[in-house]
Amino acid sequence: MPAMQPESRIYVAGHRGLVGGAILRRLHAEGYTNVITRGSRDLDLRDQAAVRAFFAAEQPEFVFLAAAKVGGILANSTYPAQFLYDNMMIAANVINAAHEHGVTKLLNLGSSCIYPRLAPQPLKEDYLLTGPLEDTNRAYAVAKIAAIELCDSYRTQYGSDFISGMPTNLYGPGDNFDLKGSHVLPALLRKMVDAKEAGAKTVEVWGSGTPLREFLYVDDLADACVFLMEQVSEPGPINIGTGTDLTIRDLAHEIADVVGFTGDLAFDASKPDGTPRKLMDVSRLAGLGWTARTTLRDGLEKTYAWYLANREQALA
Ligand code: GFB
Repeated sequence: MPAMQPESRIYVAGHRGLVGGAILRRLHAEGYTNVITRGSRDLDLRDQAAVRAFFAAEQPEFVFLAAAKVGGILANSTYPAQFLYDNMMIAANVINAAHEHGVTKLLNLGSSCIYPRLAPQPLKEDYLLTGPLEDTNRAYAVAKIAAIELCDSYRTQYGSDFISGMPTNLYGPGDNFDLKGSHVLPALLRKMVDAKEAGAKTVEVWGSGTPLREFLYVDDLADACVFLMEQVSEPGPINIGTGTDLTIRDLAHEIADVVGFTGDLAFDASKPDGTPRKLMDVSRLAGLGWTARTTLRDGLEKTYAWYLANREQALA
């Protein structure tokens, strides 16, 4: 299993996103000098001919597939056709082109929402496809499950070294802070900063506040992605998380404490709660020698500092 060398041709698909941006920062920090990227305006990964032409021209040896159409619970439940089509096409085109052009190794990134809504907790990789999915993000989950199956099928049929990492909910520098399309953590952080600055007394929290969520700082995920690319060559999803979760209510109080918002929380029951819980069993990755390092408090403080220093970019 050839490892990445400093001069290896490494393609990071989705480098402008939360995950791709963290992977790019990590690769540059580790001295990889031949990292290839393309913005979605220059390369539409849903266009098979364009993806084939790109792989033929650039001949990447390693691929981090972090490009995806992503969003929070409201975006997923509002635009299921786009979430399913875009993510299916992106994965099919990149994984197939990686095979056609003899890519040495590809890491496909999915999400914890691939597991059944009411699977036992914590979620083990073996629970995949053992029960119905959560309605609010079923389209996205099916696309991500298909991508795992595609990687494993290329391994079975052609011996391709294509692996799949399943991160839990992610946050950190470069996140999406748009209040409609974003995930809960950046949304609440932005709402509380705005409320504090406006002297508002209340911040709206969607749903009941009772669902539990696990949050992994995105730079830890990037560290795990490089670790997987170097250390793991097995089929099937590999969970990447912290192994601990908290209620949305407790998350909101933690964010208020970091931001210094002292007002009240108003829970809007008209908004969906989504999956009651999706805590990852991270023992497989721990057994291979990797565990997350950043505590939620440290990650919140780093994300808050980044948001204040990069608000224009964060809200662009
Ligand atoms: O982060 P989130 O949008 O996605 O919602 P999921 C998590 C929980 O936070 C839900 C609540 O119970 C929301 O109702 N919440 C409270 C909020 N206030 C807010 C808010 O202001 N904004 C948002 N967005 N949520 C996603 C999937 O599910 O998990 C994605 O939709 C992906 O596809 C991601 O898989 C990892 O955690 O419910």
